[in-house]
Order: sequence, then C-alpha cells, then structure tokens
Amino acid sequence: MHDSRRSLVVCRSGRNWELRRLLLLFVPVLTMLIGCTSAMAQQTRMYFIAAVDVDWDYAPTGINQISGAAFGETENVFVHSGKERIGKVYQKAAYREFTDGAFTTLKPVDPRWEHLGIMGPVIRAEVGDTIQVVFKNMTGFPASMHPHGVLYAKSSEGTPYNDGTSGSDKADDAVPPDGTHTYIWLVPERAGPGPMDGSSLAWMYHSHTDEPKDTNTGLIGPLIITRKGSANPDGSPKDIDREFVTLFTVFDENASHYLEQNVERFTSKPRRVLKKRLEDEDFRESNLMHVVNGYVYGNLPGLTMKQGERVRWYLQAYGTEVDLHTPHWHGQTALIMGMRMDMVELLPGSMKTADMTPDVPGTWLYHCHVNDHIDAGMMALFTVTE
Ligand SMILES: [Cu+2]
Repeated sequence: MHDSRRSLVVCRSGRNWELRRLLLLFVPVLTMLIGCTSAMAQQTRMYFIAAVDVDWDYAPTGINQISGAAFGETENVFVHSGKERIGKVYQKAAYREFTDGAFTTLKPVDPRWEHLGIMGPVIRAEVGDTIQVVFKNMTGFPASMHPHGVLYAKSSEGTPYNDGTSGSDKADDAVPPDGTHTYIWLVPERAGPGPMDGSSLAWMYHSHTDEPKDTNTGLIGPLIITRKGSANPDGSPKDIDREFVTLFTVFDENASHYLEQNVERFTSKPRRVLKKRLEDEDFRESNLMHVVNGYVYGNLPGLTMKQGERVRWYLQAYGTEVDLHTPHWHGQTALIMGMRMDMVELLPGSMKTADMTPDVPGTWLYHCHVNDHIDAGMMALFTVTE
C-alpha cells in the first residue's frame, strides 16, 4: 500500500515535469496567440459621414400624435405654414452615413436606429479602439465634426479658436463646402465608462465651426463607447438588449444657417418677411421647434421595446438658457447613476444614461416635464410589447 502510493507520487511528478516541458515549448506560441487576440480587440472603426442638406419635417404624420387629433391653435403657432410662417418643414443639415469614401451611396439605417431622426449615425467603439471618420461637407456652409470625451490631436478637434495651431492642424476646424477631412479619435480608458457607469456611455459629436448656428441647423450626433471586454463585435454592450438615444432641444430656426432659404422656400410672402418680420416676436416664436430627436407632438417613430428587455437610454440636450429639460417616462422607472427615477435633469450639453427594464406593456408618454415645452410639443410615445 505504502509503496504503491510512493510510486503514484513519483509517477505524478514525472508527468508534471513533462507537462511543464510541453508548456515551456508552447510559451512562444501562446504569447503570439494572446498578442493576436488583443490586437484583434483593438480595432480601427471606420466611418464615412457627410453633412448633407435635408428638408426636415418636424411632424411627418401631420397630426398631434399625443392627442390623436388634428393640429389646433396651440400647435399651429409652430407647425402652420402660411404667408409669414415657415411651418413644419425646414431646410436643415444632418450628418448621414455613406457606404464608402465615394459618398454616393447612403448606408441603410438599421431599424433599431430609426428613432435617431435628425441626429447623425451612432459612432461606436470599445475602449482601446481607434475611430476614423472620413467627413465630407455637402452643405452650403463651412462645417466640422467635434467629438466629446475621446482623445484627439489638434488636427481632429473640429473647432477654430486661438489655440496656437496653424496649417494642417487647422484643416479640421472649418471644412469648406465640398471639402473632406479625416478625423482620428482615440478611445483610451478615460473615454469609456467610469467606475459608477454601466457597460457603455454616450458622448456627443457636433459641428463646432460656428457651434450655435451649426447645431441649430441640425449637425448633431451620438458617440457610444463600451467598456473594454464588454462589447459585442459591433461595439454594442453585451449586457444590454436595446439602446435608444434621445435628444432634447429647442431648435432655434431663427439662428439656422438656412433661415433666409426657409423664408424664401416655405412662406408665401418671403419678401415681406425678409424685409419686416425677421425680428418680429411672433415670427421668431414660430421658429422655435421644441423637439425630441427632431420631432414634435409625438411624431418620433421607432421607440419600441419588449417587456423584460434590458434597455439603455442615452439622453442628451443642446441649446441655450431655455434648454433645461426633464425627460420623463410614463409607466416605467429607470436607474440613473444608481438611483431609481422616472425623470432625468438635462442642461445644454448634458449626456446621461438611464437603464430600464420595461415591465408594463402598452403605449406610453415620454415627454419633457417643463410646462412650456409640453405645450410646444416636446413629447414622444414609446411602446412596450409583450
Ligand atoms: Cu424641455
């Protein structure tokens, strides 16, 4: 008994030694393999995005979807087109994704992102990746792409100011009509979720050549970063079933690059408006479009989810001192910064994340809780299916 135990021990250590020798032989191969996988995980994500002109309809269904009724006096302040009113369709600019650098074929929008509306495409990355955006300006005014959060050199900041740069470091600041520029943004740890964040967070990108005018004209989009190791191959967070990005802002069409074009194209007395009405208080009021993703009075499509799904909402706001927004969900609650809420506070430039597991099926109201903004149409509907 004793002997056989001893021989067993000898035999085991003999095997261990052989195993170790084998492992030592495989070390270089293993190192190579590990190196390859981490190189694969750190990828360059390419985007071809153009700023394009669009005729944007703020209420394409033509009715107030919240009341289910035709537009009345309150809504018509903003949506009615007439002698001295532009109405609900404005020429705007938007970021749109193309299939390649020829910029001739628009990339089809995934139905999951239909709700982005006026916003540009989602730019995604996992911490460790590099984002490369080939940008073409197809609008009639100089524009740029300025990102939040990620790491960039001066040649990829997209903002002109007295920062001591010159030459090629300035090419990104104001891409002229028909011009192109390639922006390179790195995604180090500090561009990704912090200790209190979930597996992903959203930054914004927008034109910053003339920031107030560019963003009022529509050049705005989301940039989503997922924690290292938490992303699917497409960059989306593994632990989330569905993501929504919602933007709350009052688009001030009086401050758009295209105000004059809009007066000429969409009012029936453009000369009178251009001569006498641009400073008129009622005219200016009619051009304040209180939107969620570019839609008023419940016209935002695509906010559909299933009961029990892990849903992540990214909320953003732009604008000026009237742009304090308090998006509120009916019927559900969400976790925001670890706290249970059904409402989020946003100021211009805010970016917040809310995680929701919708548990009650139905069609629900999602609206800004500021009274003046409710009247002006900053409301949407979302649907939870069984
Ligand atoms: Cu609001």
